[in-house]
Amino acid sequence: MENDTIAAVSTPIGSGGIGIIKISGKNALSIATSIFKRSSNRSRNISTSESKKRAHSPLASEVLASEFATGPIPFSHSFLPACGEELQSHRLYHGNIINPENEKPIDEVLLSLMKAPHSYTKEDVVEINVHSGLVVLRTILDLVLSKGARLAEPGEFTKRAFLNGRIDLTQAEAVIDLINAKSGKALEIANAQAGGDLRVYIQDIIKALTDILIKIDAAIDFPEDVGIVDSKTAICTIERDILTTLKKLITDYDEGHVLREGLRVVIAGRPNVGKSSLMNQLLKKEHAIVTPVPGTTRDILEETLILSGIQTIITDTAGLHDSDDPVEMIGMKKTREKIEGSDIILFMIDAVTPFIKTDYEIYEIIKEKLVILVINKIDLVSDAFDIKTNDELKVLPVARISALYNIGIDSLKKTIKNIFINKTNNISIDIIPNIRQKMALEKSIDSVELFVNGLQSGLPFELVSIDLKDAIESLKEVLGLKIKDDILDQIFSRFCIGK
Ligand SMILES: Nc1nc2c(ncn2[C@@H]2O[C@H](COP(=O)(O)OP(=O)(O)OP(=O)(O)O)[C@@H](O)[C@H]2O)c(=O)[nH]1
Ligand SMILES: [Mg+2]
Repeated sequence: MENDTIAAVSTPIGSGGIGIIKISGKNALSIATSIFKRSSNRSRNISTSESKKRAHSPLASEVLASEFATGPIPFSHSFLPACGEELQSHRLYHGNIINPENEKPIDEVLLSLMKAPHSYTKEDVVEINVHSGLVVLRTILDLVLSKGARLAEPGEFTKRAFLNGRIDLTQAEAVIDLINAKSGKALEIANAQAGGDLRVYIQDIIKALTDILIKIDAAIDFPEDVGIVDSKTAICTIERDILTTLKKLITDYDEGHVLREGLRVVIAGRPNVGKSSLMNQLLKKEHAIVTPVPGTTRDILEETLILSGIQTIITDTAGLHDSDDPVEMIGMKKTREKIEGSDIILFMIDAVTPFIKTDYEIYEIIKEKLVILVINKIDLVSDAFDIKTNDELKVLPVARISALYNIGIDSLKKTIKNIFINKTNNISIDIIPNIRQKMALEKSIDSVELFVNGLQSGLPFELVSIDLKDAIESLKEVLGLKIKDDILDQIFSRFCIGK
C-alpha cells in the first residue's frame, strides 16, 4: 500500500446538484473527521445499502432531499464533535463541514466511510457529498489538503485499486473505457472487461502453459524420466485450446476495436488538395494550418471528435508525392504508417485537376483499405458529377465536397457513418482487447508458436522452455503482473483526476 493519503473532487467541476470529494489512505478518516461535525440526530445516519435501496425507490430523492431540506441548524446545539471511532463503515452520516478558523459551517454534507479493505482502493476511503459549486468544492478540497492529504494524480484511486490487488490491469483499463463509452455496445464491452472476463481467459491460458512448463522443468531436472512430457499431447492442447483462443482475441480486436477506441479516419492525398481544410471543417475550428503552398502540412495532426455520434480519431497527413526534401520525406513516412493503422481513408483529390499520375500512385498505396473518394473544391467546377474516373475507382463510395465552403460535408459524414454501421453491425463479441493488450497477446502467440515448432523439431527442453516462459511473461503483462512503471503511468494518465 502507498503511505500517503490522497484526495480529489470525483465529480465534474462546476455547478450541479451534488459534488463528491474522495479521500483515500490511512489518514482518510482522521482528516475527514477533523473537519466534519455530525448532526446530533443519529437517526439520520443511513446505511449505504439502505440509501441505495432508497435511491431506487420513488421516495428516494424525497428522503435524501429532506435530509438537506432541514436547513442550517445552529452549530453549537446541533452537531456532535467529530469522533472517528464512532463512524461505522458503509454508512452515510449527515453533518456539516466546518471552517476551522471561525468554526462556522461551510456546507451541509453527507459523509460516507468505507473501511479498508472493503473499498474501491482497498484503503480507508471517505466520500463527502457536498453541494456542487466551484467555490464549495475548492474550499472543502483545500481544507482536506491542508489537513495532510495530497491532491490525487489522474487515475490514482484506480491505480491504488490495481496496486493493492483489488483489480487487475485489464479491469483498471476497463474503468476508463466505461467512463469514455460512447455507445451501448462500448459500454457492454467495458462492463464485461471490468467484471474480469478477459482476466479469466488469460488466467486459464497461463495455468495451462504453466502446467506444461512444470512438466518440462521436471524433465530437465530428471532426464532419466523420459515419460514426463508427452510432446504430442502438449502440442495438441496448445494448438487446439491455447493458440485458438489467443488468435481469436486478436481477431476480435481487429474487428471490434473501433467500438472501444474509436474509428480511425485518415485524410490522405497529394499536396494542396485541401486535406487540412477538411480537417478544420470537421473539427469546426482552425486547427490545421491552411495555405495555398503545397507541402504546408509536414507532420501528422490528430484530433478526437464525435462525428455523427461516432467516436472518431481524425488524422490530417502530409501530402504524398515524389520529394527528396528530408522533412517532407519523414512526414510522408508517418503518413504511410497512419494509413496502415487506419479504418477508413478519405482519399482526397482536387476537382479541378483530378486523377493525375500522383493520385493513381497514392491509390496504389491505400487500395487495400476502406477508401472513400473525396472530390474536393467542387465550388471551382461547373459539374462535379462529370469527373471521369477509371473502373477500379468507380466502385468506391464518393463524396463531392468543398471543404472551404462547407458543401457536401454532411453527406461525407453520413457515408462514414454508414461504413461504421456496416463494420460494427455484426459484432457480437463481448471481449475486445485494447491495443496494449493486443500487442502483448501477439508477443505471447509468437513465443507459443516458437515453443511448438521447437518441440516438433525435437529441440532440447532447456531451449524450448525459454519460449514457453516468454509466452507466460507476455500474458502476465496483459494482466499487469509484469509491467514497467512508465507503462503503468501512461495507462493511468488517461484517467481523469478523481477516478
Ligand atoms: N476553392 C477552394 N479552395 C480550397 C478548398 N479547400 C481548400 N482550398 C484551398 O486549397 C489550398 C490548400 O488547402 P490545404 O487545406 O492547405 O491543402 P492540403 O491538402 O492540406 O495541403 P498540404 O498540407 O500542402 O498537403 C488553400 O489555399 C485552401 O484555401 C475548396 O473546397 N475550395
Ligand atoms: Mg495540409
